[in-house]
Amino acid sequence: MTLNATPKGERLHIALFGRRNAGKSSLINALTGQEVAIVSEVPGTTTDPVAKAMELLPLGPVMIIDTAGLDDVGPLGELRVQRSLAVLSKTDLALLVIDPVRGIGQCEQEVVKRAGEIGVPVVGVINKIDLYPEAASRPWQQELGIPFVAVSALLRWGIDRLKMALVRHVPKDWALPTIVGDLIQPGDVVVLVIPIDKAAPRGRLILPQQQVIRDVLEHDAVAVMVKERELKHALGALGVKPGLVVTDASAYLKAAADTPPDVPFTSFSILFARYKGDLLTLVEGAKAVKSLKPGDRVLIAEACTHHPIQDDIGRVKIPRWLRQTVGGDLLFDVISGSGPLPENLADYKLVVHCGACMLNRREMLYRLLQAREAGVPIVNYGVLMAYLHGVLKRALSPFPQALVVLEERVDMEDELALLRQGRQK
Ligand SMILES: Nc1nc2c(ncn2[C@@H]2O[C@H](COP(=O)(O)OP(=O)(O)OP(=O)(O)O)[C@@H](O)[C@H]2O)c(=O)[nH]1
Ligand SMILES: [Mg+2]
Repeated sequence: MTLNATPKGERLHIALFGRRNAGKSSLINALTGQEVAIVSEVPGTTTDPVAKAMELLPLGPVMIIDTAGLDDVGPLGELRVQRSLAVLSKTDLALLVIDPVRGIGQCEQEVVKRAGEIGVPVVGVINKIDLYPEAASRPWQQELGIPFVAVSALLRWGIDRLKMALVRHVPKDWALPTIVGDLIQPGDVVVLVIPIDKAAPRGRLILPQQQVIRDVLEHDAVAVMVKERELKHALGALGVKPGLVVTDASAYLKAAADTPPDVPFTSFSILFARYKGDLLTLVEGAKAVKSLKPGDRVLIAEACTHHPIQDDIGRVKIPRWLRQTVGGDLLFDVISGSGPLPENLADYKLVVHCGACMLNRREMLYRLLQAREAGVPIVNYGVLMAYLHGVLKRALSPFPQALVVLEERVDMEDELALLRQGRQK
């Protein structure tokens, strides 16, 4: 099963409400970057709730529900309004789209009231800001008591800020439905490579390892755990081809070498890059290492405030590997703790984030969007380590979309190299 096959009930349901012609359908197209909803200047174009399953970056698999205008009239119109409002009961996050000329009225108050009664968060969207730029500074928030973002669905302006607001207001407990469940079949053997070295805590497994084991069991598969030294032996002794091998990032090289090429292979940190954030953005971030130059500033962002150990991954190993790769010195700043990334983000050429086991998906996505707004590539420890060790392509084998992102780079760089060669001749 791929991400696109995420069961309907497990997707984040985002529904758009508003009066006719407010631009609900246009906004769906702007959010997804595709022409998925029919738009026209005739009020009442959308007549029934239309649900579409899609991948909305960086949120992941979502169900977007377009609805008919809330100011429709006549017996049929009233029926449509009731149908639109009924969508609220299956909504995780509501967008209330407002045409600034028509402003806030009974329809808008009704949506906010009903959503409030059943605990659905609502984000207000002031649309058509290209026509009425002055509307952006009106105190909408005070009028309706919900957060507001001003956009132009037509010009696709303000859409990233709207996505940040979505991430901020998704329900706190929202997470992707599964860590590995969509990558395996019931009965599959999943081999987990867990080094027991001095970085491993005494007497227990760390949280991401526990969570993967739990997810494998929940999906009726078989979890087998080995240290990196025993992997080869375990694979030989199994008698069946494993459905997946998952390694700790510190054993990338050995585990990749000992896993047959036809066995899907990845790491705990890549699984969590997807579960806790957006794998594609982080793979994109790994590409930026190639453009780093001596003297560039790199931000190391850790979510927890652990006591750094002697050979600390974020403070010692990654800076060392990056300096070696760049062939010169780099300036590193380290921040730790949760909350937004620092305001001077644009000063950095790369953000290297920890695995985020102490952050929830919402917090991590918010940070990814912050980096995107500042135009700074962002990668995490595990994806970066795979890249620096030359095993990222192998470790992305279960994720075709991420492979495309990685390969794009290779293709483009090959072409650029050819161009340069051509010029030199
Ligand atoms: N100038 C401008 N026009 C917009 C914007 N967004 C939508 N429109 C226009 O407004 C009209 C209505 O847009 P729709 O997206 O169909 O609106 P809707 O809310 O889905 O309307 P119904 O389906 O009828 O309820 C179309 O002519 C759009 O091109 C915008 O940001 N700026
Ligand atoms: Mg519509």
